[in-house]
Amino acid sequence: EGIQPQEYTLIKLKIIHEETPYTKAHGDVLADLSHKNIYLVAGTLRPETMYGQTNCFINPNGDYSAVAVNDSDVFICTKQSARNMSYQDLSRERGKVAELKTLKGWDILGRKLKAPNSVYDHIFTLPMLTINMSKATGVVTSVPSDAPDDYIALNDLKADEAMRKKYYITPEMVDYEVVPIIYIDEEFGNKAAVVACEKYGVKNQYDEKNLKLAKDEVYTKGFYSGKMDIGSFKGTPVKDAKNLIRDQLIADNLACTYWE
Ligand code: A2H
Repeated sequence: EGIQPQEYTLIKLKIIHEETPYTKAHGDVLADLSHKNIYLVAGTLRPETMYGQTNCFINPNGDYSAVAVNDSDVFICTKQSARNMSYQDLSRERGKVAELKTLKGWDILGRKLKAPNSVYDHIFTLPMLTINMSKATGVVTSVPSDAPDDYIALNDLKADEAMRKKYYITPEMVDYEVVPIIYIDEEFGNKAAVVACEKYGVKNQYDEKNLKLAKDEVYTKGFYSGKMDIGSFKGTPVKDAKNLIRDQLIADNLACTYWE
């Protein structure tokens, strides 16, 4: 990380309260907060890609906090990010974190979520072991069409029944198709991450070397050659649509800006 601050868009993924296979077995740490609006807040650099969300990743072994940001809304994120938010007008009192409880990633696996702009009515939280708990909120929303990390981690879960069982993930929770949202060119089409993972033979989410090759190419081409292939800015270059879509999400109270 450099000295340059990084601007993220925080996407508010609202939890739809329901029993999950995990809460059935171990109880629900969020039960007493169910009268509040509880959001998993995911830090993204690509707000224009939210149409393609198929799931949200959390680190099962990570430490998260449920924090009151006002009288009705609770954010789930890392404590460190909640501290930063409290200096960015995202808390009841400046510099104070109103922590309601601490939880493990495990406690929020397999949750049903309403994801802003996603073409899917609802999506689920899934485990991703490579999430960095020191970066942004520790919550990563997943867009497998344009993020090789997301595509390969979702594929790993689709392919690995033992892994799903371990984390109380049902087949229904991973039964989501990649959504075409950005058209790049003849080679990458409108599912750049899928094409790049095949091109570089990415084996799984731990195949760092090939993942890096796939990511470098997809991110650069997506930014400079990509055009929106969905939504109200369809046909607009990604680099122009990005801020327009972010501003719309913020105006609709579905997202906010976060710096670190
Ligand atoms: B991006 P930077 Cl479609 N650990 O959002 C690991 N990855 C994290 C994270 C964490 N704690 N917090 C955020 N991220 C991911 C969308 C996306 C992203 C697309 C394409 C590229 C892309 C959907 N996932 O990021 O290291 C989030 O994934 C390219 C870098 O702070 C976030 O944006 O620069 C990005 O990494 C932030 O990465």
